[in-house]
Amino acid sequence: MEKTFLMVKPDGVQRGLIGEVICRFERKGFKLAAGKLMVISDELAKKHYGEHADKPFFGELVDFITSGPVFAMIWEGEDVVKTARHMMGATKPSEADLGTIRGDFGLTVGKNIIHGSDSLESAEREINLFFGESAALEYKKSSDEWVY
Ligand code: 3AN
Repeated sequence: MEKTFLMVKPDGVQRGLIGEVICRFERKGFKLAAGKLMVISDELAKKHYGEHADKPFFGELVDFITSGPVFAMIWEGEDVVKTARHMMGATKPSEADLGTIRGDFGLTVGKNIIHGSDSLESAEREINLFFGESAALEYKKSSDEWVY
């Protein structure tokens, strides 16, 4: 089954939104396969945001994501990568639809509550970066048969 990497960023953790984020993905019907509260090292942050290395906001981005605990997760389900991006909303909270996580809780483009992989390739890369290859827990959920 398809997997994605999602992370409640330091602003989301400080604002007490871990539960809210988990709740939305659980209610949607996706399955939590791994989760951990952690502080990201400078090295991991630079690898994770490598594609933005030449952007003017790169330093700010790395400083922010390493500034406090994040809650990193692996979620599983059909089309979860694309659907999670819809549930997160646009990068700029001012452009994110109401009903999305960023539309409902985000205020600025830097502090926009949640990160989610934007493709199958980045999902695989980010899951490996944060959890390693064998971190996703395989288990049966009694609701599985009602969802798929
Ligand atoms: P997304 O998280 O929606 O995939 P990306 O990949 O374009 O967005 O950007 C990664 C992160 O960089 C965003 N989550 C956002 O916090 C930050 N970011 C993007 N654009 C800016 C900007 N102009 N100024 C500051 N931070 C930015």
